[in-house]
Amino acid sequence: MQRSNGLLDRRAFLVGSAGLVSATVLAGTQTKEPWRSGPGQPMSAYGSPSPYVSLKRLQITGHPLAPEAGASSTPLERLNGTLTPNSLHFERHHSGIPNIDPSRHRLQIIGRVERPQSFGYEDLLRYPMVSRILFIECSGNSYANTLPQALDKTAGELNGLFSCAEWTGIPLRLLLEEAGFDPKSDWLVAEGADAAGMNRSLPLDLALEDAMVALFQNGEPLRGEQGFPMRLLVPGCEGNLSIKWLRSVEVRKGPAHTREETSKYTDLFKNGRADQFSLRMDVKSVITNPSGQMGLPNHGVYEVSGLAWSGHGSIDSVDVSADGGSSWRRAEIQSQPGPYRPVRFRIPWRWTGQPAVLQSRASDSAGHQQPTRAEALTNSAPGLTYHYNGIQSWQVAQSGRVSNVFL
Ligand SMILES: Nc1nc2c(c(=O)[nH]1)N[C@H]1C(S)=C(S)[C@@H](COP(=O)(O)O)O[C@H]1N2
Ligand SMILES: [Mo]
Repeated sequence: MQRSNGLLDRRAFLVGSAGLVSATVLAGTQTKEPWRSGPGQPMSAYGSPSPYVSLKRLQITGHPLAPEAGASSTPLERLNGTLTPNSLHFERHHSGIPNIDPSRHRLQIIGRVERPQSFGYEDLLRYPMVSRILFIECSGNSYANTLPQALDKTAGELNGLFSCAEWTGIPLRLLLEEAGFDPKSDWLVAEGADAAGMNRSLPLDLALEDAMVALFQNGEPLRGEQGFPMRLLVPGCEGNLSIKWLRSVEVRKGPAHTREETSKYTDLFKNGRADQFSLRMDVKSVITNPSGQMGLPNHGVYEVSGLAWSGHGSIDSVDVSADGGSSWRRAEIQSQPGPYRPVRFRIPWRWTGQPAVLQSRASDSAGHQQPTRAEALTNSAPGLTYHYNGIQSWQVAQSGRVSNVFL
């Protein structure tokens, strides 16, 4: 136990849990709480959280000249499990949320096709669909951790341009086949119906293998923020490829080198070279509990838990350290793993009151292991880092205060 710095076997929690968390001994006489003495609220048409629960998207940043262009993050530290409620899915829009009337919206399949197509929303609802639990992560996620100084922020503020939902939609392959795409083509360009007309190129192979036109998010029609009435979803790839408010897909030869893939979303290296079309998101994990700005109330056993995901496949394992990476212990993956599907990991930890640094390190089915911060930054040019996936470190001070730290 010394070597693992307080990280315990899962069974230790289950077998020896008596008294680990202080529970009030049942009193002899209990007064009747007010909610037990009469009927409660009636039904409602659309539910909302308990009045005792206040959940908010974080870091809502707009541009001073265009407040509708910006981002908001998911409060990862306030959630558990793996799914993000629709109201808290992170948002990133370049020119606000278009107010699209689905009866007037069309999705066109054009370019190198035998039969150009134009689908209405109602048409698409009749196609066979698939449902998949997938993450979306902005390639700028965790950017703050590439800066020279560690910012004292929460897990969601630092890493919450990441969310997960069960997406339901039509495999893009089906629509491309209906249009009779020219098999000698090798790229697509997808474009959105927002004022930005955001467009991105994606390799045809990738689209045929996995992409979908999503219509539902956690069971309900897409939220406006997420692309209502339809969005492209390219599993495992940077969020930017998943064009929202999708209005056209052009089949072509070669990429289009759009603004998004030239001025932005390229990875610049120290040697002056840049990677374009680095589409997949790398293996990553974040401890969400305990995490930045929390306070541990007393010494004792805590469940360390968090999220892990990879754009190269599924999560194989997650190790946790309580001593800044000197020793590691395997955490339990306590949810169903799958390709591009985040997992929830958990491990009990006894905090003795000494300063500690909590870290998690994920490995994926493609054999990649999450790098340390230093390793992740070795080759990238300062100030221009997309796809940052370095290990997140949380320092626990003697006072119990948890904060972001760079080792
Ligand atoms: N049409 C359109 N699609 C878009 C964007 C946009 O501004 N316009 N933003 C992209 C970016 S940068 C990301 S990270 C994801 C975010 O998806 P979300 O807002 O549903 O979380 O959408 C992508 N698709
Ligand atoms: Mo993004």
